[in-house]
Amino acid sequence: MQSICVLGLGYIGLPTASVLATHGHQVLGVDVNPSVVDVVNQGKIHIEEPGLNTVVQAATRSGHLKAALAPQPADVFIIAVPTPCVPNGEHTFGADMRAVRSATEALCEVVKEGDLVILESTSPPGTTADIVAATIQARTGLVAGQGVFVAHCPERVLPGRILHELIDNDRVIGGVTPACAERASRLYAGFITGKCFQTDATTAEMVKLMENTYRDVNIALANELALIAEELGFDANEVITLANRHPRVHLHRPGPGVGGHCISVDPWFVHEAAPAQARLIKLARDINHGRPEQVVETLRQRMGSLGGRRVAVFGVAYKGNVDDVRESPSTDIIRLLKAHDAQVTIYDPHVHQYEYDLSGLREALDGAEVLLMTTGHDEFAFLEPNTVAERMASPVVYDLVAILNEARWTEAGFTFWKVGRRVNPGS
Ligand code: SAJ
Repeated sequence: MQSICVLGLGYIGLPTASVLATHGHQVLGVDVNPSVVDVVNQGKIHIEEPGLNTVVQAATRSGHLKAALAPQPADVFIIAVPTPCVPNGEHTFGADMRAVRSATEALCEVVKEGDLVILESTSPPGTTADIVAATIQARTGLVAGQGVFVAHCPERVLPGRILHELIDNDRVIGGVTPACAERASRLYAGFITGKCFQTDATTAEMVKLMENTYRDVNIALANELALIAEELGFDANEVITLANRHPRVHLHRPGPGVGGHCISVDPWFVHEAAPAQARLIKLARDINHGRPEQVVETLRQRMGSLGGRRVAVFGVAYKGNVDDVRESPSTDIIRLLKAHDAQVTIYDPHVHQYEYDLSGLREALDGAEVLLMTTGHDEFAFLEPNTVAERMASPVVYDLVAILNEARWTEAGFTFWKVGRRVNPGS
């Protein structure tokens, strides 16, 4: 049993703090937001995540989890604060490390010889050594690997499955020195069933960033293939399905762009660190970032014009079956459609709060001249095309996430446009 201070009670910090508490550790969760501290101290949660309510309640009732505004002395400090992506030049972005810096400074008030400090936040290469360890040394004189142990253990969990993945996933544990990695591994080995892989801190930082960069580059390749298919007249999705029959090929899927707070963000952290070298990474980001504009331009060409036209946008979450709208390409698509003076209606059964007005299903379809499928929510696959057609002014659908059964929709009289395929003459 150790005393552990978790700094940041968000999507990663709160589940981590409560799981550690239910494993018998004495945990203090720290957050700069007083209402978060209050909610957690009442055994409640301020974020949506399956199962989290039960674990937090159990952890607080047992007395093993408490929350406060400032850190207190502990054996272990885990930093799990946000590292948002912010503009750092014309068309380039980088990491905002202010929260990591201030969390590190806050723990410097109480850290002592022999303690372990872990950074879990996704961070640019060099952060653990150059910000966390360096700040501790400057403020307290404690040197990483000697007086204090400092490591990076990036979180790699998928929202919606956090409690499972927190326990089951393998962890990469990067120490500022090998002794730091060893010390941090012992903590994780006590509560995860996945394996711990020890390495140095910068490698661990890059592992996390490259996992998501790999997906971004792969999706950019799929989006480029979609453009090639639209130019040359084949179906990009069919090419991908058949190419992926090869045991060593895993092409991703084209779509309206890349959203979420990870894949559209993490590549910038690599680019920021080495802009001259990260050319493919930057190009992939530009390709995916430019997708909404391409999509709207394709729609404009196919419809002849967009001014005054009724467009129903289905799906504003950044991906299927989630309620998260952060960095969603749908938001850019809607903004661009409105800039063309299109009359946009929006429907998303998973999202309840959004910067544009949301409509009900029927209301969104009434009088629409085209239905734009922008998010792959499961329920969209079950839409009844005949009923949809009855409400629309003209039966035209543009499936950007390849979720609809084309035969059913064309049978119902729809003009069917699909991502990565040229419009057939006459349709
Ligand atoms: N997308 C495509 N084509 C595809 C796959 C995805 O256009 O073939 C789009 C999606 O529609 C979405 C975006 O990419 O807009 C990102 O979706 P995602 O499901 O690929 O990724 P995230 O951001 O929900 O979760 C990722 C995961 N990383 C990896 O799979 C390597 C998750 O495991 C990480 O925990 C998370 O990022 C994170 O925290 O970094």
